[in-house]
Amino acid sequence: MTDRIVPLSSRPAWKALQQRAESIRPQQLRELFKSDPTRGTRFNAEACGLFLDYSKNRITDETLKLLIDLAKQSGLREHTEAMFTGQKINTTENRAVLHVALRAPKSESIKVDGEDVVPEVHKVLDKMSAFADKIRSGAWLGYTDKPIKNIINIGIGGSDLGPVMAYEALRHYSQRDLTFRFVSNVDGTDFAEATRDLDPEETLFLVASKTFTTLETMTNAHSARTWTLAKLKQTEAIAKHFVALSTNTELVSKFGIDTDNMFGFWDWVGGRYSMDSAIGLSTMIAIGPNNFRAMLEGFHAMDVHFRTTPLEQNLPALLGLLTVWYTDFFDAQTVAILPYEQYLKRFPAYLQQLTMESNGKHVTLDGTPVETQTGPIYWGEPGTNGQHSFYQLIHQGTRLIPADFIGFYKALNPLGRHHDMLMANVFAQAEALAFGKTAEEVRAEGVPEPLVPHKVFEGNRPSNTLLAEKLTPHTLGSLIALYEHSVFTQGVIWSIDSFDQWGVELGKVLATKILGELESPTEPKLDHDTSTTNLINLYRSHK
Ligand code: G6Q
Repeated sequence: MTDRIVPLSSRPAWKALQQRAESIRPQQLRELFKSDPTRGTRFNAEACGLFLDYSKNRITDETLKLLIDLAKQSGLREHTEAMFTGQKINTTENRAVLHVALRAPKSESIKVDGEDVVPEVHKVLDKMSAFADKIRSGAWLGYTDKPIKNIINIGIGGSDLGPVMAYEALRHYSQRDLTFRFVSNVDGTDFAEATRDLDPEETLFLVASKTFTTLETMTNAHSARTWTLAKLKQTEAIAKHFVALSTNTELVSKFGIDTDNMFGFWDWVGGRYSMDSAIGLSTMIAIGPNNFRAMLEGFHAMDVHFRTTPLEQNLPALLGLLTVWYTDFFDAQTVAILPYEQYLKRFPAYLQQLTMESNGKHVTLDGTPVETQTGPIYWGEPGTNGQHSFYQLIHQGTRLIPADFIGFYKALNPLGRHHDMLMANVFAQAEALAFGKTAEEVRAEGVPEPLVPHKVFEGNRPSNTLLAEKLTPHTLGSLIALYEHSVFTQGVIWSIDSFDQWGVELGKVLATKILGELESPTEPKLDHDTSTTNLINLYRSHK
């Protein structure tokens, strides 16, 4: 499938990093800061309105240099060019990976199989804009001539997490007389709760599915059809209340959706990289076409930065390399994403799919087992809530958990002292994690001796701090692209395919088989292991 790749352990920078890690592990951030007064202002980088302070990482100038050498020896630049020029870098699916084309300006030309895809991208964007404007202005009428008030996106995975995250993140900019809901789970409760207080005459469903075959989405879409027709009776009503966001024209039309109301995209857009394609129609209806385009500009600015800026100042490359550093040399299992911005409450969940589906891989591109750990577990909650929950383990537990803090200079909803308090916590948490509190400092506070060990903070817990002016559509675009390209950087170092997801297939196949067994009117002949057989029998006897 792919030419044999140079094993990670044979790359000179990797060997050098292994040696350096030995001597860096015992070093304290306290000492590193003391010995270099410029560290806090030097280990910074800025791009697209995002300021990254990575000084509170367990690295030296030499580590950084070696990590950058590693990126070069792993061909990060060449792989980046291959992605941006439409080469089929998703080798196991023989596909180009061109989410960067979704935000390319009209003047650019990006070819896949000899054909420029940029004009098509803009055609769809224009069609989406016209449609979004009609919904927002009330010009689009439902079957009974009432304007649409409720928009429900039906999709799952990449066709849900991005739209939900972006709607929540940009709610401040949304048209408030429209209601947005998102149905993803095949659990009927999701659909029932999303629709229970809505009137089908005023409701529009966006069926978001790249393939238009996904079990959960198609089941929910059919339930939505039934729910709509229960009130509107006539099947012609479907055309007024359903649109499709998909690549599959044939199945969309079979479902009864007018293909004029279909917003297309292409096989070179991966599900988890699709929120800025037609899959983002709910976002565009919520915030309007101009804001959506501002978000695309934010994405594009980060794309240009990633492609052209030297690695020493390259935000996604730095973030990705630091993640590799902790994953492979410090045995870190996870990365905590800690946004201090309530509107980013779904951002950690979104990043979970982006990062874990992309880099949770056990073989390299040539099919040989990886030599090291790959994608870490991403997780998180918005600040300050997490501080009253899981931060204890980050501060005093036995695991090393690198964290990304995300904060903004300005609040979108200024309210008394709230924002200063919020941001004081960002800086305080990163400071406490890095520098901790020694036994001497604890004793100096008059703490009784038996309590001293409990009150000691070891410190030396690494973190990045990302700051921006305020959360705007443009900033959100840049922030997402930052993580997309950080994931890409990690994948290049590990020589894995960050764009396939074969690991989700087995469960799907087994579920289809088991569904038949659960619904079989006669006793099914089960050939599972004894545990699964027992569970199926229990369910059948109780349902
Ligand atoms: C993402 C994955 C996956 C996908 C969903 C939905 O990268 O491929 O999460 O987005 O399975 O797929 P459809 O959009 O085809 O319904």
